[in-house]
Amino acid sequence: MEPAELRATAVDVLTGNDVEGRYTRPAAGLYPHQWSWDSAITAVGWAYLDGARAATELRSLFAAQWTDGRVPHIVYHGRGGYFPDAGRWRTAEVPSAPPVATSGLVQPPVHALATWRLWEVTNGAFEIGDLITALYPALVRWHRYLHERRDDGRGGVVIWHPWESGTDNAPRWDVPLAAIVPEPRPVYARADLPHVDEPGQRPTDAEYDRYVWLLDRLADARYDDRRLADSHPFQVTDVLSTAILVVADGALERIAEVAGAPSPERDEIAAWARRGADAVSGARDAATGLYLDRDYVTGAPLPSRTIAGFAGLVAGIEPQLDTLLGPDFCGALDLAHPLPPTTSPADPGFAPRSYWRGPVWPVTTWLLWDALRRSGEADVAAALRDAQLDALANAGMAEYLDPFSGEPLGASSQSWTAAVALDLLADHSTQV
Ligand code: 9WN
Repeated sequence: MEPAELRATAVDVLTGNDVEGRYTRPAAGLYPHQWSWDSAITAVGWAYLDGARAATELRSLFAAQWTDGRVPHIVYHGRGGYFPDAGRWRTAEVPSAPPVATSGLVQPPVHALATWRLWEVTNGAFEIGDLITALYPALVRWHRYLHERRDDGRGGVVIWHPWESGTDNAPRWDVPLAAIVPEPRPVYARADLPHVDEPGQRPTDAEYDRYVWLLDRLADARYDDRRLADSHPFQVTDVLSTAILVVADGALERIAEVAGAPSPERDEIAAWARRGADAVSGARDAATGLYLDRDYVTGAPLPSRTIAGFAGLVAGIEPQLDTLLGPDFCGALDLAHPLPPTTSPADPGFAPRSYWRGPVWPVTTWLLWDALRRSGEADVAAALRDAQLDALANAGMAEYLDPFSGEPLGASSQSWTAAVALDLLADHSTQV
């Protein structure tokens, strides 16, 4: 596929997944509602087509923000078509939840980063200036929620559920999930499997039992973070979310300037970013050069080798080039393209076709590409960009790809894949 055709395909996917100009579902069938980090990244794609539409994407997501500041991981538009359905979360019983139906979890805080990218892509156009002014206080409340309610005591972001990491069944969570006994076994029916070609591309039933059991415990606790900190059985410092929050805090500082925020608030944001960066620095594993999650319940670092290990690169602490380009990631044997698999083939939990356990996810390549550019590593960033565009030219706008064959896996028309394709293509066209 030539760049023009690839762009046209990406545009078709975004417009095909657009719902009434209000929000973008991640994929028809598999994900029919609005997801938090998908929406933010998808807005970056919309920015290339229609700045006002990009702004609407973020506004519609933040319209469902809870009064405690959290941005829910799913905003339900209509109630059905997905499991867990809206009612499973029991948010109507929670005082800080909004009147619309949402989940009670969060996802990685890419929103300020995406908002700033909108500003850059649209060259600070009028409507984006308005968006920034309108969204800034909501973004501050969101970051404050994470820094105050989810801080592990060292500046790291604690998550209550693997879905909060966005990398749901990555081997990152195998150890803490194995300690959970989902009794009594929750009663539910999965809705995801008919939407993929083979069940192995999705998490297992054993993983789903734990996801649903944890969800039910969170709903029992009314998502009260203080209560959860005392007793919830899954509490992990997520090093990638921590790193994303560091760079998002940086973006929020720039947004604060555009919005004309008072300087004490700007100082507060800068202090958040420093504290988060210290937390990421402290998570470095000298043996592998990767940054590790930590089980907050046992205190133990979680040694899996996954894309989250590049938290140092994402947070702007060190480029991690040897590890990224070495034999455990982009330089692994027999890869279809020199792109980082989400889990290293050297990790015992690696499975090339299973969700976050090995496939290449265009969205994580995009995160690393963006971080490399910010770190001044233009050549490596360009190589990653070109490899990802080649891979998409063969596979289309798939949710994820088999790292060895390059075959498309999961949903075939995924919104954020299309969005990152547009962002990568725009960079490509300015370079060639
Ligand atoms: C659960 C929508 C979401 C992404 C996540 C991805 C997947 C949901 C699921 O799809 O998660 O939230 O049903 O598997 O893991 O990152 O936001 O694309």
